[in-house]
Amino acid sequence: MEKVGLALGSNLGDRIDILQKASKLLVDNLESRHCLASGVYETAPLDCPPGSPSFYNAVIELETDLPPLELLTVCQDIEQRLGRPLQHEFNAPRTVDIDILYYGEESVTTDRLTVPHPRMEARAFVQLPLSEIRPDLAELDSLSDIHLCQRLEHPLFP
Ligand code: A4P
Ligand code: MG
Repeated sequence: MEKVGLALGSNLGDRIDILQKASKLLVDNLESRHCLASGVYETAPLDCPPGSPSFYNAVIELETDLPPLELLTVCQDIEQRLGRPLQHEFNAPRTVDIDILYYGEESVTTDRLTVPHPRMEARAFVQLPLSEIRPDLAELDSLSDIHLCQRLEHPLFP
């Protein structure tokens, strides 16, 4: 079993409902008995097309014995079930994006998957929720967009 960190983001549709459904589907599909869930943050879009709606972002840590590429397939299947088309424009609004932040302490570099996630470090919308559940892995110093993230009252698991 490996502990895996997953970043969830939604900026299309009923964002909280979608993040809650994605979280439950992940726990169920991975049959994970371990679950750490951050709070949900509303965050300003970063590097997105002009006029993009704000995101809801959260991070969860689960346990799985699926190998990394199979875990990615599970994440992508759930994205599609929740209305994200398979083909999409770069950083276009999405019902849900599920990114693998870390897979135990393993490094993975393939065409389909890079772990640890190469863009997780500098992003407040990842680091802030991550700091709630794995402060040992989060780096909050020198984040320029931290003031663009607002913690909401909604729980990820109602
Ligand atoms: N891929 C490679 N490594 C990974 C990984 N560790 N986890 C590949 C998940 N996927 C990984 O991703 C494109 C391809 O990356 C996949 O086919 C997979 O094989 P995608 O989810 O289909 O497309 P995307 O979301 O447009 O790209 P990506 O790479 O997830 O984008 P980013 O860089 O993560 O940025 N602003 C705010 N406030 N909140 C956000 O959540 N997200 C993005 C997406 C930009 N701005 C944002 C947010
Ligand atoms: Mg993604």
